[in-house]
Amino acid sequence: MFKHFLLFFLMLLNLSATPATAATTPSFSDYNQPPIVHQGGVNQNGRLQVIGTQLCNADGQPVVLRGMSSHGLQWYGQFTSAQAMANTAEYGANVFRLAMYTAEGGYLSQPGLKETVKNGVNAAIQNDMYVIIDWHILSDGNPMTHLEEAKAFFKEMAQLYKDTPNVIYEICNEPNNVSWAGEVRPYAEAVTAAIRAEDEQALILIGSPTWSQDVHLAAANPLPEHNLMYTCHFYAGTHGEWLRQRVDEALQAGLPIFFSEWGVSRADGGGGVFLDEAEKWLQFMNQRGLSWCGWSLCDKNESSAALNPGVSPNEPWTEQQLSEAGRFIFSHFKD
Ligand code: DCB
Repeated sequence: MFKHFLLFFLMLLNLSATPATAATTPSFSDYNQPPIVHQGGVNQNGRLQVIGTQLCNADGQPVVLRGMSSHGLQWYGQFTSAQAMANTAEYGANVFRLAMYTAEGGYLSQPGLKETVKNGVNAAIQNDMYVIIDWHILSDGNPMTHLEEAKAFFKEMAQLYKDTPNVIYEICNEPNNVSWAGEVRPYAEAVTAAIRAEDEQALILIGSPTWSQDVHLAAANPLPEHNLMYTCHFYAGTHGEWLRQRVDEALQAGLPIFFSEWGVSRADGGGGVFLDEAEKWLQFMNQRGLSWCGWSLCDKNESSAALNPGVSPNEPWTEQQLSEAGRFIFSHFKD
């Protein structure tokens, strides 16, 4: 009798095992077979478009962008030179992100940084790269605080670049201490409308609360527009499996995700390098055909920086001039 009961119990276990595994395997793509992606530059891929959750080229074929983010332009703008970008392109990068801080001595107190952005866009064009214009809110965690400045800035950029397929807009780097429904989403609606009034098509990247980790909130209540993606940011020494799960759930819910900033360090930009965890993240992004920018292309003495202190932005770089972070990130552009 007991034997039968045990057998029955084992059968139940076995039966329930199949659907449980199936449920954890997302149906929108087979992660054992990463999507076939295009990695070329703007000449090859043209205007970007979002189809489902996948970033695609002008022909509707999946495309992956990988490259570096600058550090704050007010401190390390010199590393947005055409030569610095070419040095990353040589390793396979096809995107560059211009992190224009708004606070901390950034654009709001130094409007001249707009010229650094324009020069950076030109440098990216010279290198056939996509380029992200990033409204880098950070200590100013609520994007609504400077809504009018943001609308004016992006309107001007969109007027300038509406015929330039290289340009991508990231409208709020990392909101924090705010809500999605109350502040970030209304902000995104307003700034997206300002861009769309000039440019119907450009790719727009939108952050979320808690330093762009709350993609679940965006997934539950996304904007109705086309060609939008939502950013997720992670630091390998701080963010792990729980955030990858959250991203998978958001993707399953249909939210297109772009990793516009990640680092091998802790979330403060220092604290060492965490390459094992970073490998997990890279594999995760690869298997899902997700695009990314590494933080950051500068020579600051911190473990997230890709260059050793003193490296020139105006010369080709040897392998020895890259930091541990730099060697690691650069080696993954062509994964
Ligand atoms: C983000 C920011 C970025 C910041 C990096 C690393 O912030 F988008 O601006 O960069 O991640 O912290 C750092 C630089 C430092 C600089 C500092 C302040 O590497 O050299 O001194 O900015 O300008 C994050 C990301 C995640 C979290 C917190 C922050 N988090 N944060 O999960 O808690 O507070 O800066």
